[in-house]
Amino acid sequence: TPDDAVVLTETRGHVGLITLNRPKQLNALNDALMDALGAALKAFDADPAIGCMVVTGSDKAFAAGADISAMAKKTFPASYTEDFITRNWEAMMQIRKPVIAAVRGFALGGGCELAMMCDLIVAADNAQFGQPEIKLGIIPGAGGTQRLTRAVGKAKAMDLILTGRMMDALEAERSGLVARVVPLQQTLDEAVAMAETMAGFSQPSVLMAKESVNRAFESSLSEGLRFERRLFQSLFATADQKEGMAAFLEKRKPLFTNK
Ligand code: CO8
Repeated sequence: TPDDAVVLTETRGHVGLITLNRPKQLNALNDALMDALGAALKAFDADPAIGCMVVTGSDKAFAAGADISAMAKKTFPASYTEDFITRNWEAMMQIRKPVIAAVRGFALGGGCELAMMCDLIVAADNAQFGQPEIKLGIIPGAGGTQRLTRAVGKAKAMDLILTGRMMDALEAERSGLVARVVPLQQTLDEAVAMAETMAGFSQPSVLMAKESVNRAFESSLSEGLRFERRLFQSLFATADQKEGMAAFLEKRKPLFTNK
């Protein structure tokens, strides 16, 4: 991708790395950026050489939210007609391989929502999360009231969404929003290493594990358990299950073929 593209892509081993690249605007999310992000995720998802994706920003900002200058004059009819903001955000939901958000600096508004749409968040020690929409006379519109509440519970979600304050990396980890906190300079490497670990396993099992965890947010416990059990049983139809267990018993490394 050219250096001035709003989204940069590269591969590191079996990991697809996507860097949001509007650093002067703190990676404010406009349509061009969200379209490019969706396209990059879809391309990596379809690429058999890639097992996992990492989405990141700059040291200063993962993303400081929706682009306020692009939103300032928006009207209700336009917003409703184009179904703002589903247009280019739905793509995220269709991705089947794991997506890790490596969050450095600000993840605010739509930026926090974007991080929460990823499968897990690795945060730098300088990360700041928040849903400051209330300060602009609006509310979160890309899942903030729903995903933040599921992640951190009602008390903290209400606190953050109604005051617009920021939460630092340690509070975010304590609250269950982020999986790991890492020193700033190591954040991206740690996220890529984590992604490479996931990419090294049998792909059907990785996709099913992700699908099954996500199912927990869409179903009752008994339906979720049934869903998990069916997927679990189906994996005994794969060659990789035979290989993984044989390798363990023979005290060697498994050679997965995604079959
Ligand atoms: N939109 C547009 N431009 C932005 C945004 C933004 N969200 N955030 C920062 N910028 C720009 C600034 O205007 C500034 O531009 P310039 O240099 O031309 O003046 C540049 O980025 C650098 O920013 P600051 O000078 O403000 O940097 P500071 O370090 O002083 O402050 C902050 C950093 C605290 C992050 C501050 O920039 C800030 O508060 N930004 C706005 C955060 C915010 O309110 N985000 C929520 C936006 S609303 C939203 O996301 C709704 C979601 C709806 C669904 C998603 C749809 C896509």
